[in-house]
Amino acid sequence: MKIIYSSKHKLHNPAYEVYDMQQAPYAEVPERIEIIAKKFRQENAGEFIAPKSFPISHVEKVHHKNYIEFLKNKSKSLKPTDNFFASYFTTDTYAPMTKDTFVAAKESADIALTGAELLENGEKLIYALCRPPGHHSGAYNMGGYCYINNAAVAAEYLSAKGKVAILDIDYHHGNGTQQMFYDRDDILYVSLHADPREKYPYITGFKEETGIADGVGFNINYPLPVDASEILYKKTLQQAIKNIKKFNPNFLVISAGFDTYIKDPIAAFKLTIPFYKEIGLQIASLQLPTLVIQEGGYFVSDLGDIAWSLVKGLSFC
Ligand code: OKP
Ligand code: ZN
Repeated sequence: MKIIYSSKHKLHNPAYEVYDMQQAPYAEVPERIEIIAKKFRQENAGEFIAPKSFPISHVEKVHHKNYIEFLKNKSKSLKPTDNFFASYFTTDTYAPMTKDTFVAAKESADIALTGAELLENGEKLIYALCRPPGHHSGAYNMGGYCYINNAAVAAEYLSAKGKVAILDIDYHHGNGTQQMFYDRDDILYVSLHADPREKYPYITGFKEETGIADGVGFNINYPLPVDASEILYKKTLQQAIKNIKKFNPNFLVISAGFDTYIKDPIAAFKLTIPFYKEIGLQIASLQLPTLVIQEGGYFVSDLGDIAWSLVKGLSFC
């Protein structure tokens, strides 16, 4: 396994989010990535590689240029202490901008692209330590701690070389990723997540959303009860894996969120640390070149152990 990492994510460290019309502590903290990186180093999980800088055109294949320019110019214009909430180009109050938000988000996308390029060159398993995360960011919006959709940028890059399946195992539906590829038959989006009637992002993630035009049948949502058990999760993942196999992709991108963990402070699934190895084993059974993209997960002290458990399963191919 190769691990793509940069310390630049630390530059993006918003002071607060707004929840229920009040300032609340920002859950998406820099320690999230540091604790996973530390565990990977301790376990000698693989070689650490710094990201290459890719042209912004790769990002602008899935995001509108106007949105990216706004993100870049507005970030740069902020004062070091600003915690700015956009009134457009955003879906919610969970993605404040700071002076270095664009710098960190671009670096996060470069981490994903560096991983995609290595996969293209024959590497079998890459872990991209992306932060900020990406799956709620759509063509022209930030939202839910996300600014640039790293998984989508990587999938778009890989789609030039073959068919791509995206498996999103974050607790929340990846509304941004779904939107970007909703009319495409060369990129399959499959997601397991909490019922959107009760949980963020509320308006997408229903099973009736199967794609439009050429994309019909290439978007598969598995909404689950907000407090889903390991047994139900395992059964549902088996269905998801079966559908990915049927699609017969050349590459697999995993949107890996660890907010499905039993102790997660903002979620309620019941998954335990050893269960992530089971998830990894099921994914590994596909025997595909696999790019893991870090998404959510907010019980910070256990994120390293969760990631390592997943990797132990993934490496078993
Ligand atoms: C981002 B990712 C709790 C409300 C926070 C926003 C959830 C964003 C999740 N204070 N709701 O998918 O992990
Ligand atoms: Zn999430």
